[in-house]
Amino acid sequence: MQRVFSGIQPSGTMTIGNYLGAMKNFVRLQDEADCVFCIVDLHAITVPQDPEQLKQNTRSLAALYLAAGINPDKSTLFVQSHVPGHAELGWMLQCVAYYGELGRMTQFKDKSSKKSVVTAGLYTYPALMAADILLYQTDLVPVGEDQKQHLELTRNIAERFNRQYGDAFTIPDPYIPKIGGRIMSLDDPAKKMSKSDENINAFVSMLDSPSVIRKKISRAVTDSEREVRYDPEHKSAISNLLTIYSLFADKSINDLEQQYRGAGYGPFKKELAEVVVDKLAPIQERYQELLNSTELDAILKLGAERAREKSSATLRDVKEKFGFIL
Ligand code: ATP
Ligand code: LTN
Repeated sequence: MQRVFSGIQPSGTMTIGNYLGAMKNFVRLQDEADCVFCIVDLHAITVPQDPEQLKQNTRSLAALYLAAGINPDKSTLFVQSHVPGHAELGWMLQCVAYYGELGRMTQFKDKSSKKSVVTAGLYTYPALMAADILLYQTDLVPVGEDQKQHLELTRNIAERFNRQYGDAFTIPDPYIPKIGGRIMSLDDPAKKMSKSDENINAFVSMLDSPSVIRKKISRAVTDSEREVRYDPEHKSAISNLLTIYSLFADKSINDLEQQYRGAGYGPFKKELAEVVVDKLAPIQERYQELLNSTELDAILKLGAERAREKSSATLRDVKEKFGFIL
């Protein structure tokens, strides 16, 4: 059975970009693979976090994973900081990764350029991500398009370690959806939708109320034409909305183009908002039940135990290969 690993940061409320680009695939993969899913709180603190808010975001993300369909009987769901092996291997892989290659990561360049204070952790972030993945002998990593470069780096780090110290790691492959791998901002179709965007109208969060969803979609940037046509190069905003519509409604983009031929953007946006509202409603309902239950904490505790078990042999092997006294 293949091993799948992925993580999401508790850095805000999950957006429909995170859902369509990553989590929808997590849910699908748990029926065919041995899946390990993580709430990567150690990654979240690479930028300042309010402690109370981080705690809330972590529980909220756990509840969202479950509400979106992650079944704790099939998958291992846990919080990164509950399994010390991540920080341990993360450090060791900082000593395998090169300074230069970390500096070439576009996510670092992008995030650091917007900040007045840049932590060392933001720079070494990809070595921790490599540790997350490599600890579990992962075959497949379902992620959005933006993580492709980090996955390449993970593969390079793993190959380098295996060559220098002897085989310890499986070389993982990225698993990126062809459609939905990069959902764009509603406010600026040249930017990816991001849960930490300071403009809340740039994203639809998984927990937005129906009225907020309707408002955000009706305000979404379009273009000066009125034709609902998929053309990412020339009509990036409409193409993004078509992608979201297609994935939530399970209809092909072609069918949607036919459906809205000559209709203009108004009805298209209105009906798209209803599709999103309808799809999120059952997830939001289940989310509320879970958030107020003790079930959630028990699931995370069990998940951490299982994750420790699944990762302990690899961690030990790597320490031995480095020459640490065990
Ligand atoms: P942040 O804004 O804090 O950087 P983020 O919204 O980019 O967060 P992450 O927690 O970093 O989200 O990513 C979780 C998963 O969602 C990753 O697999 C990532 O590739 C995917 N993802 C993030 N944004 C998008 C997007 N706009 N479209 C598709 N997938 C996305
Ligand atoms: N870097 C990712 C989050 C992340 C991750 C991982 C994804 C941390 N560790 C391991 C997949 C596998 C991000 O910023 N989206």
